[in-house]
Parts: sequence; C-alpha cells; structure tokens
Amino acid sequence: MADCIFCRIAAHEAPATIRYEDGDAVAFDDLGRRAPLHVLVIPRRHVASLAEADAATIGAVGAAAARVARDAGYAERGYRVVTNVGPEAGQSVPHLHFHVLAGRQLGWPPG
Ligand code: DGP
Repeated sequence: MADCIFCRIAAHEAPATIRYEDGDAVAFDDLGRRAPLHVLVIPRRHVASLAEADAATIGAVGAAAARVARDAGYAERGYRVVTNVGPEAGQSVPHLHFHVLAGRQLGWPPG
C-alpha cells in the first residue's frame, strides 16, 4: 500500500534500522524504543492487523520475532512479543506488527 509507512519500510523506500528480513517478514527497530531491545516484526504483504491475518502470515511473523530475540541474545533471559489490535489496544499503525521487547524486567499486565 503506497501510503503505508510500514509497507514503505519493507520495500526499503523509507529509512529504518532493519535487523532481519526474509521473503515474508521484516524486522526493524521501533522509533519510540520502550526497552533495550524493541523491534517491530511485520509481514511484507500489507495486512491491517492480526484480526485479518492468515495462519501462514502469523507463522512467518512469529518465527521471525523469535529469531530476532534469539539473535539479539535474549533466548534465555526472556522477551515479550505483543501485537495491538484496534483503537482500544492502542494500535497506531494499521499494518500488522509484533513488538519484540527485551532487556529489562517487563511488568505484567501491560498498561
Ligand atoms: P502500535 O501502537 O502497536 O501500533 O505501535 C506502532 C509502533 O510503530 C510505535 O511503537 C512507534 C512505531 N513507529 C511508528 N512509525 C514508525 C516509523 O516510521 N518507523 C519506525 N521504525 N517505527 C515507527
């Protein structure tokens, strides 16, 4: 989608610090970092949110999220993967993204 910032990042048309990419998923640092590691993992193909994603897309994004956390050294310490769906959850970019957060003690439940 031409006017989607995450589509533009996936296409390397907008700047981002990309940590991992494959044919299905792209992982890049979140601009508003909330933890020492804060990466967004998205599908290349535009999907508005988890609510509209098929199982293959969710699998590709989930596997990429685990890989990013492992490659950053957080497999043992632990990390959180979260996706916001819709306005009440605070979704601000309507392109499916998994937040991968690690590197500090993460509170529960999230705010
Ligand atoms: P959410 O609120 O769950 O929709 O998270 C959207 C996240 O996307 C938020 O943490 C900030 C981040 N973000 C928004 N625009 C950009 C951008 O242009 N580049 C990067 N790297 N992150 C962005």
